[in-house]
Amino acid sequence: MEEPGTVYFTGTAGAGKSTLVRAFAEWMKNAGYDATVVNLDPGSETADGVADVDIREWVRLSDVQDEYGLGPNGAQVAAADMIALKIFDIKQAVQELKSDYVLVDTPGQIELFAFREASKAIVDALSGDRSVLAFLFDPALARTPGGFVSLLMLSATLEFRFRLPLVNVLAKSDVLTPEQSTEILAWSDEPGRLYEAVTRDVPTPDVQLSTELFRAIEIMGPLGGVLPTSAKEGTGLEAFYQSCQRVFAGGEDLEPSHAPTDE
Ligand SMILES: Nc1nc2c(ncn2[C@@H]2O[C@H](COP(=O)(O)OP(=O)(O)O)[C@@H](O)[C@H]2O)c(=O)[nH]1
Ligand SMILES: [Mg+2]
Repeated sequence: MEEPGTVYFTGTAGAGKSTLVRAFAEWMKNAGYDATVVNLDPGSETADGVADVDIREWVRLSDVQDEYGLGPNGAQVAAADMIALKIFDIKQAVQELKSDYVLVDTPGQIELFAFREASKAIVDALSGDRSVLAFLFDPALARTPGGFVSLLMLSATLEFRFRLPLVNVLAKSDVLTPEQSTEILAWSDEPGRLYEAVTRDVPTPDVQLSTELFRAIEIMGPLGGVLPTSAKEGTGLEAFYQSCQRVFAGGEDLEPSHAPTDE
């Protein structure tokens, strides 16, 4: 059997990861694709009835808090490391379901996923050759040029960290006006437009910083576009599926766009 295609949903807290996983799983089911949903968020309150394989079966945030007398932040960090010890149980549970696709919801706070060694181990263990990171842009941030640049940097950080191909997604696009959406898409398609937007505002130190970051982004290479989706309205899901498919099929996105090849 061919290896499943694995999609990791990443993004800042509240960007819409869990909601998009749910909507995308539903879309896949209706389209006749067979997908396993994995919840890697030990503090999730929304994975019930959605996740086929749920980390909370092994590690639950509230239990970690009680058992070790930790506050919510300490418990998050402890739980993130405990998850890594259960990774082979998770992997086995996923493999037993023999699905064509695996959709992985990641912890609410991105730093727990992006910056803990444990997450790197988890992703390395779960990922086959057909894996992709979906990075969700929260429109609350993405709609300002500075916020958009910051999200691009974060997206690039994930790509560097996990060495997997990455698809940038504009989540909750339904909350944006058509004009805002068009502008954001223009920034992602044409770096020149982004530069213009970043430098248009009054030159405060913030703009100076954004401008410098922009130069770094320009040097890193093509942005690859940001795909608008709305879990609420069910839009952009087919296009997102096709983007993932292109990566799995070994298209132009197979190598991380900003990183040199391994050899
Ligand atoms: N309008 C709108 N709201 C959304 C959408 N997706 C998620 N949300 C809301 O955004 C908030 C955070 O979503 P959640 O999926 O929990 O974010 P996560 O922390 O990234 O997993 C919730 O209140 C959701 O109802 C969407 O497509 N449209
Ligand atoms: Mg979530």
